[in-house]
This record gives sequence, structure tokens and C-alpha cells, in this order.
Amino acid sequence: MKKALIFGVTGQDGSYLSRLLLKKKYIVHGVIRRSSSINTRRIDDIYQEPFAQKKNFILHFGDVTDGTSVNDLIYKINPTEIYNLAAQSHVAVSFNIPEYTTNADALGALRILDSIVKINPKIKYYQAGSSEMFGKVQTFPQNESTPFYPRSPYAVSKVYAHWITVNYRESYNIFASNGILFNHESPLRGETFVTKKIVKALCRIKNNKQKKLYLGNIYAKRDWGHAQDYVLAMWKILQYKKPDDWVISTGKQYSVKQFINLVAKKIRLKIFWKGKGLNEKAYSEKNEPIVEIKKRYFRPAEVDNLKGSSQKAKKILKWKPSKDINDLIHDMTEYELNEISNEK
Ligand code: NAP
Ligand code: F7E
Repeated sequence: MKKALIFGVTGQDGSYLSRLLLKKKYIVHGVIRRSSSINTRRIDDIYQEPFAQKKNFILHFGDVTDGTSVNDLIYKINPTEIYNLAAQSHVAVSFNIPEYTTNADALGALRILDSIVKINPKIKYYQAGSSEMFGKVQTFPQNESTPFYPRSPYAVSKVYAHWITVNYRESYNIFASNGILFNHESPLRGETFVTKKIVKALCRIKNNKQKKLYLGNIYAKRDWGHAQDYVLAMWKILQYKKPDDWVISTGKQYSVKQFINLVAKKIRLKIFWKGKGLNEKAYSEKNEPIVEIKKRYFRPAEVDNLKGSSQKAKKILKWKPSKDINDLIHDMTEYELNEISNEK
């Protein structure tokens, strides 16, 4: 029976990945951080799933900034596969806490890799890399050969984690792979990421529970996929016969403004845009401003334009996304509208 150890089990991807691995009959060990408020809400229901029981889904306290806990957990559990999803994953916040972000996102990867080499070099390792590493891109679409040009402390840390993964693979002959995943979203997405923020706010505005949504740069373009598809790619990456680096994306790109328009259309909220720059606003049918631009949501350095090519994963791993942007918006709006109706 395969044993997985997931660092970052309480996050969006950790939750979907746990469900996938339990369905595949893995024993799943997850690492949670001590927190003063409950941080397990994305995984609490897993115990109720028919395929899960307390004995095949086991949680441990730990932290990737604490090498002793990382080493201890890997030694005690001796898993078949490790998925390193643990990160301070918010790009804007990484400008406020660059040192912590580097410790968790860059050195966290090093700590896990080093424990693998010392404890059991047969353990397979997945590193959660990001399209943010491409940053200020000059070529389209981005694939495994596109050079990195990171634009935030988050992205710089992920570039370190990427290369230390390659370095440990080449130096110690371990099975360590990098996934370079483009943005992926879901109903479980953190509330301060732009898609969740938009979906939640527009659904609440539609139901007269909120008046306005404030955003930053609505002209940034992203290649948004569904987290459910992307955790399957993570698993496939570790099942391939050799370790490698893989871009995972949809190949389609939308601006934040286009995403707003698609969500509004989906929930039948009529909006129209007027103005330019910081004065650009979206108005409701009643001519009330419901989306406004605020300078505080702009980043010191922005990533303007991302679009991936996953031809390699498609050809070799037989992976392709099963859900498009409309499916994603469907899932996210359904979830949010249901939350609102439960409030009533
Ligand atoms: P997320 O929802 O922010 O989850 C991050 C997870 O890491 C949470 O479980 C968090 O715990 C945990 N964590 C944070 N700091 C930690 C530490 N010091 N020690 C141990 N655990 C820690 O992120 P996600 O969207 O699921 O993404 C998963 C991974 O993929 C991240 O590494 C992210 O950077 C990367 N990634 C994400 C995307 C995307 O579009 N979602 C794309 C490319 C790469 P708490 O719950 O306690 O905060
Ligand atoms: O921003 C713009 C913002 O924070 C997307 C993480 O999972 O994906 C994520 O990073 C775009 C940016 O995601 C707001 O400036 C406008 O251009 O949803 P986001 P991200 O920065 O792309 C990558 C692949 C990761 O690896 C990361 O971990 O939207 N934007 N207004 C805004 N963004 C936010 N958050 N909030 C706004 O109000």
C-alpha cells in the first residue's frame, strides 16, 4: 500500500490531492501547522467521505520552517511519495513578508529534499512550482524551456525551490520532480486570491449582501485552470518512469476584467464599465458603482501576461484539463450561492 506525505494538506490543493490519493487507496499523512484559529476546514469533511477513515488519513503537526519537524516526520512515516505544497502562497503578501516567504517556500523545499537524501533516497518528491517563476515573460506560450524572470519574493523563492530540486535530483539521483503549475482555482480557493474574491463579492452583491468590490490591476492576464485537474497532474508526475519538470496549464488566457464579466454573466448580474485607470468602474443596472479600482491592490512589480503550453504533459503523461473557464466559474458560483442561501 502506498503512503503519501503531504506538506500543505490544509490548503486548496492539499484538500483535493488528499481526496484523490485516498480514492486511489493510499494512506495519506498530512502536515498541519499549529494555529490559534482552526485551519483544517478544507479537510474536515474528508473523514466523512466513503473512501476515508481515520486510519488512512492521518494528520501531524509540523512546519517546513522547522527542520527538526520535517526530518522527524519523514523518518517516522517513511512515505512512498512526498508532495511539497506548503508555502506562503500569496504573491502580494510576499512583498510584506519576504524573509518568511523565502524561509518557507525556498528553504522548506531544501529541508525536505535533504531529509529524503539522508533518510531514504527512494522516496519520490513533488515540488509545487509556479508559473509566477516565468514572471516578466518575453515569449508565448510558456513551456519547460521558457527562461524564468521572477517578479516577487514569492516567485524568487519558487525559482530557488525549482533549482534545488533539479540539483538534488542530479547530485543524489533521487526521484524529485517539479510541477510548474499555472493558476488553478476552485470553490476551495483562498478568499484573497482574485477569482475567489470576485466570485464571492459578485454573488453577494447580486443577493444584496454587499455593495462593492475593490480590486487592483484588472488588465493582468492569467491562464486559469481547475484545481481538481491540477492535483491529478501532480500525481501523474510522480507515477512517470523518471523524474522531470512539467508545465501544467490550460493554454487559454483571460484578463481579470474578462473574468469579472464572465462571472457577472453567469449569475445574471448586469454590469457596464465606464472610466479609465483608477477611475474605471463597473456599474449595476441601477447605475450604482459596484466594482472600483484601488491603488492598494496593485503590486510593486506585476506579472502582466501568462499563458502556458502543456504539450509535454499531454503527450507523455496523457494529462489534459477536463474543465474549462466556464466549468470553473460554474463550480465557484454554485458553491458561493449555496453558502449565501445557507446564511438565510
Ligand atoms: P494554499 O491554499 O495557500 O495552501 C498552502 C498550504 O501550505 C496550506 O496548507 C498552509 O497551511 C501551508 N503552509 C504555509 N506555510 C507553511 C509552513 N511554514 N509549514 C507548513 N505548511 C505551511 O495554496 P494552494 O493554492 O493549495 O497551492 C499549493 C502549492 O502550490 C503552494 O506551494 C503554492 O505556492 C503552489 N502553487 C499554487 C498555484 C495555484 O494557482 N493555486 C499555482 C502554482 C503553484 P495553513 O492552512 O495553515 O495556512
Ligand atoms: O492574482 C490581479 C493581480 O492573487 C491574479 C497564487 O496561487 O497563482 C497565484 O498567484 C492577478 C494578479 O494570483 C486583485 O495583480 C487585481 O495580476 O489571484 P492572484 P497570482 O498572483 O497570479 C500563482 C500561479 C501562484 O503560484 C500563487 O501561489 O489578479 N489582481 N486585483 C488582484 N489579485 C488579488 N489577489 N487581489 C485583488 O484585489
